[in-house]
Amino acid sequence: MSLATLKVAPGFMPYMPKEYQDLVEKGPYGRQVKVSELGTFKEILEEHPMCAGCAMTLFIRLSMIGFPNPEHTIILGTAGCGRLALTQASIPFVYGNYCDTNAVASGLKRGLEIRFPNQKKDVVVMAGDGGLADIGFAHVMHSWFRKEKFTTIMLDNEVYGNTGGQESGMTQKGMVMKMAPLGKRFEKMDMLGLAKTAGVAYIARIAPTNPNRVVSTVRKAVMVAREIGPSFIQAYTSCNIEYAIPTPKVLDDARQVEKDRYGFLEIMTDEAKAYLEQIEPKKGAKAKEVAE
Ligand SMILES: Cc1ncc(C[n+]2csc(CCOP(=O)(O)OP(=O)(O)O)c2C)c(N)n1
Ligand code: SF4
Repeated sequence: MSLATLKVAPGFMPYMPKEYQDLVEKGPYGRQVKVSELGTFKEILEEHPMCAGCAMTLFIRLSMIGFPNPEHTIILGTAGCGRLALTQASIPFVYGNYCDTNAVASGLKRGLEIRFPNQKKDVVVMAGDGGLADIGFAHVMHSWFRKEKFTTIMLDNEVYGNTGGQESGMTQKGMVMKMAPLGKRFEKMDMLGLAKTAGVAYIARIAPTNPNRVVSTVRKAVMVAREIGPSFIQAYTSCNIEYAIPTPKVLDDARQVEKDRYGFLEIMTDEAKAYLEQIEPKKGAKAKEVAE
């Protein structure tokens, strides 16, 4: 959605809701907003019906600040908690069936390249660990092997949150969930390793403890997908309901989990690294591959 699409005829503007006027006049379109500017511009996502304190919402909100060109971005989502917020944002949202997000995103991205040869359109899949690592696993892997040029962001709350607490492939071994009373019997899936094997150009693991880092990571992932090849972010976005994390402790939990087992990690191909250094010399130089 470009700003031109968002604007109404000047005569109508005074009759539009204040929220809408603010979005047109003070939205983040056509410029790169920063975390430090939060509160001074109209965000793409403000109201949503997700649980109070849900870290997933925080991550989504920051991701939208990171999108390099929100007016030319389309989000692909599906059933799961994240879509409750994603559908409230001022960014076109395509609701894929539960599992086919990456197949739909592949077709959409290819179609957009044909339809808009002179305007880059960014396609971003944002869905839960159940939607991407379990039921949508095959589509995710094939989009990666085929080098489809879009970003996949896994909102990894390590559970099926929206349906009340079933274990997912991304749940840790041994976890007992409301609807998995025997405890998880196998290890958390290594989606980062699988992404690397499939040749994903930029891969990151992140927890939402550092807003600037979330923003820059999302930006890098989208830019790499735009020019080089698929990108993948695995984001720890705790479910405070299913994991019984008191709302005021949500960020403490994220910091602890980050320290214990979810440290920031970037893996990228040489081509992606060279490209990032070219577009953001200082930041690109800092971005190093942390793990094999
Ligand atoms: C094909 C299909 N199977 C199952 C469902 C039911 N369903 C809706 S949301 C959901 C779980 C969502 O878990 P996850 O993807 O991890 O996202 P979260 O809600 O945890 O953010 C399931 C199983 C569905 N909508 N479609
Ligand atoms: S159920 Fe969990 S993941 Fe879903 S909105 Fe609530 S806290 Fe967030």
